[in-house]
Amino acid sequence: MTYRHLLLALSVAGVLALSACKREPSTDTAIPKDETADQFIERVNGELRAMYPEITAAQWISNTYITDDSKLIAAKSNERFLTQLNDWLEQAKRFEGKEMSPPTARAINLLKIGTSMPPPQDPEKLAELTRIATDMEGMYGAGTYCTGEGDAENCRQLGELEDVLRNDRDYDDQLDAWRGWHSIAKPMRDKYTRFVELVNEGARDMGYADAGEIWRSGYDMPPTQIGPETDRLWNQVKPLYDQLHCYARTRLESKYPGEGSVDGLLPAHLMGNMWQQDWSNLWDLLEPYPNAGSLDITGALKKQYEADLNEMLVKQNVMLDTDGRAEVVHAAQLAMAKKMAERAQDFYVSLGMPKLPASYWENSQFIKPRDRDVVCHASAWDMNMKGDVRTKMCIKPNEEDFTTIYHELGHLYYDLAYNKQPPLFQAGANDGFHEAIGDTIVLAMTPSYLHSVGLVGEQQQGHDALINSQMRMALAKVAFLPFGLMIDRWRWGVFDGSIKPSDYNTAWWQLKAKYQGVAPVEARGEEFFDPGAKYHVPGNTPYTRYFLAHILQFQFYKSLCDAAGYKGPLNECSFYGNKVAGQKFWAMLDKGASQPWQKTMKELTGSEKLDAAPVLEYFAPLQEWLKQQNEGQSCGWQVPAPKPAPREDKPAAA
Ligand code: X8Z
Ligand code: ZN
Repeated sequence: MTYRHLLLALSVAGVLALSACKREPSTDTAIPKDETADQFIERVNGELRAMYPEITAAQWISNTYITDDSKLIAAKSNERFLTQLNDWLEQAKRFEGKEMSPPTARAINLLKIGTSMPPPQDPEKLAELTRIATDMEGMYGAGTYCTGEGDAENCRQLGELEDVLRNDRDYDDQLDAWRGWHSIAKPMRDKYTRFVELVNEGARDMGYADAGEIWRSGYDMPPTQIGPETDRLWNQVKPLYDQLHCYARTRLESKYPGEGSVDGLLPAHLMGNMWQQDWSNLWDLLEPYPNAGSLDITGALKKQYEADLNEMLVKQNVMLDTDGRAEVVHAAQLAMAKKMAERAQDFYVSLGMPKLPASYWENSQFIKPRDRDVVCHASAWDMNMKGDVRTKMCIKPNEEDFTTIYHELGHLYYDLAYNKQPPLFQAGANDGFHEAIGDTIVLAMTPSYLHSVGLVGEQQQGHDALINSQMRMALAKVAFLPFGLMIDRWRWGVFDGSIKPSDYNTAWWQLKAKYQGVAPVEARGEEFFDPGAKYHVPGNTPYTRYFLAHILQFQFYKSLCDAAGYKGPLNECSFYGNKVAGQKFWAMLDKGASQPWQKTMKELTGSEKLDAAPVLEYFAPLQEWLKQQNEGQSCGWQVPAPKPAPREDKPAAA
């Protein structure tokens, strides 16, 4: 959580702590009289730096120890921070239209657009907003689905329900897990509706049309352009997605005869992932050439874990009671999670980046604690802008969590690199950059790299092995693209009022159908609030960043491969161990948000433009193969017409 993280994502990200002394009403007495804009920004940076550790600490506690008390403290600290933000924004008005240095103008703009949760000026509404935000995130973190009664009651949280989708191919078990998780979001609907009213009021107070406009303003281009820009990128990659969709559908139809698709769309509960954003878990159904060598990373990680656990159990050398065994299991899980994180760190270190500080290993949350609710959704935290960096995850030994650690460490190395910038510039060049760093490393986790670290066996060469390895990446990266787009298409519509509360769920599934070609197998009317079952909605984290990151990471990857002097086909490049690539990467990271992202991008890639050409270059062999596989199929899908909203027959209020 860097400043913008905090501001922006307030709940996920840290928060800026406000010390009590700053909370005095802005009587302007503390503001130097003839302050220039440059001096103002210097002061804001100082105040921000001073208040930041307290806010992140409150957020950290409420994320890793969800109770009413921790939520209260987090909401209060947010309230103080957002009040301070309102004060700064008020003070900044003095400089409108005045001469100032370009970095100061940039910093003032960053201050304005820095929050994804624009606070209303009315203090009561602001306090209400922070309470709702903290509550929603807490509800997500503590979400539990219970079946049965009395002694037979069985309660499961997200991690266990995800395991069902990951491993269990039984149609009904998957449906039950999917439905169960979505049931936890129903009670968020009213809170979310109010949340939208409040942030929109905050946005209007700041001179924007609605909260979505603020979200779209962070890209060094007019906010009206980011929609068309992302449409342009999506149109570049859509043919590839369509082919992958068609292939997956055929395989699902043969696995679940008569139930493998819904009018040509993919059934939401059968994609191996709660939100259908990553299809890697369907490897058993979708592997192109089962005899072309194994890429079973999950299997390898599990095996390592089980071997370590056995060794630890044997070492105890006593008959353990249930509690004793649980202790050992917990210790083995923690040791395995740390091993996975060390492996990820090793990649960054191989590029010449520093080791993470000792405090990282002491303070991070690696696995799910047994005694309390936490927000398991992975996140990376900069606690104090000077080295106290942490990750918060509930790591299990599987491929998805393994690559997520590499993703999270990308955030931390970005934080560490730009810590020397003034706080307002301690952010990604844009938010997509922040999300793309670790993912760029993930692209370099080729089969040869995985072999070199002992996670897969000796790899076969040749066409079949290549297609397998491409499929592995595509199930994570290509499947994600339309999901990366649809979430904010929904939220932009919610914020600008074109999607009304009475249509929240219908509109959600319309967009899922349009972009992803995914559908629920049963009606999901307005009695549900399915968007709330995806972390970033109750957590209020903008999502366009991930779509951009999934394009950008291929551009970064290609440039780093070039920097490393690599000459072969793009998809076989790993720059592991290459210090020249590492230096180039670091040079980009340490700029933070100090200049427009286009400039930062040009320094790394030679181009100022977002471009999906490297995605297509990377996946060219797979796309060709998919075309052949899909020959004779009628690919594509029709978006079902929305059902008309039920008429409101309530009599008008007297
Ligand atoms: O939320 C995340 C990261 C933390 S920034 C784990 N991601 C998105 C998601 O899980 O929905 C990474 C990819 C997309
Ligand atoms: Zn991330």
